Amino acid sequence: MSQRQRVFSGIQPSGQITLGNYLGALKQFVNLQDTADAFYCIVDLHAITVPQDPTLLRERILDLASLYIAVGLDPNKSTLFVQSDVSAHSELGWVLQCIVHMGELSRMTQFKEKAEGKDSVSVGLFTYPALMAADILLYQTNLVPVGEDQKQHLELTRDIGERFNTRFGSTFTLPEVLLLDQGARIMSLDDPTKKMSKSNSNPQSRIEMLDSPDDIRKKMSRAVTDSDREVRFDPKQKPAVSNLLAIYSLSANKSIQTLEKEYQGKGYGDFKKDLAEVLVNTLQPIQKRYAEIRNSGEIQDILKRGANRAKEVARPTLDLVKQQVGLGCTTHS
Ligand code: AQP
Repeated sequence: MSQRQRVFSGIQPSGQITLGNYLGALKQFVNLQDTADAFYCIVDLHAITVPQDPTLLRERILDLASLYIAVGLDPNKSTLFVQSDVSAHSELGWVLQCIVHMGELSRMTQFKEKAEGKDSVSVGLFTYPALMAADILLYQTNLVPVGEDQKQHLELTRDIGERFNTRFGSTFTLPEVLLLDQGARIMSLDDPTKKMSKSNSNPQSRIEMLDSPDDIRKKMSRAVTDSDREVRFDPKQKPAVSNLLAIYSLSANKSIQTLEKEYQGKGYGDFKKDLAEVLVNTLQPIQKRYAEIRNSGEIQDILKRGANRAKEVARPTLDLVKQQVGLGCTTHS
């Protein structure tokens, strides 16, 4: 019998989850849970690499866990847990900080983007990819479903894992990134050169999973389009409309070609109005389930069970790492 593939991924509780997070990551999470041994984490230690309000952070952890379940993740199929509840992440994160090079971290585009224009940034923001590598390598992960923005971090994770294996002996499985053909990079509604992001200071730039129907309609009507009136997929010449077409296609399960035909000669007004309704219809059932789960009082128990399973799987890897590196004196035989 072939062993199931191990899948790991996570999302930061750093704001309201966006349609970009959903189409790029969460939908893939759900698709994989039937066939893989999937671990889906709420990466709160990553969230604190930029300042967070403590009360809000704790609420957002529970919000995100409720959303995981509302979009279709089943805690009986997938292991759902909070990163800081499994201390092995921080422990391995430190070891891997001692493996990764400053030059490698300096080349990470996410760090450059997040640090840009700031007077000071935390060391944690700089070393974030080492912790992310620990998250993944700890579970001997085969596949990591993420959006395209995380591809560079994934490549670094493989480099770190390979370096460790070469230096200390075979320890980690080297993971593959799982990217969607479409949806891997959903762009901002106000600027199609930037990815849609939950921490963008302009709320008009994104659709949030919990946006009301009115907000969705307003945001769609204000979404930027391109100069002519043609609904055509051409990311180079028409980045704004191409982004909206990708969102429409993924949300309505219709091909881009079908949509181009449907909107031939109709202009942007009808197209954006219809897209808003597609999004309202997609998000409303998720929002209904979300409200039920968030108010049920069951989330903490689900996360506790998830953390216990994650600890069991993480522990042997951490013990092996300590043994290979020569750390401690109580864990090895
Ligand atoms: N615009 C996007 N299109 C497709 N996928 C996306 N992801 C994020 N934005 C898009 C994917 O969502 C997962 C979770 O991301 P994260 O919370 O770890 O942080 P991020 O990638 O930095 O996402 P955000 O929304 O931009 O968060 P903030 O603003 O807090 O940094 C990842 O798989 C990511 O690829």
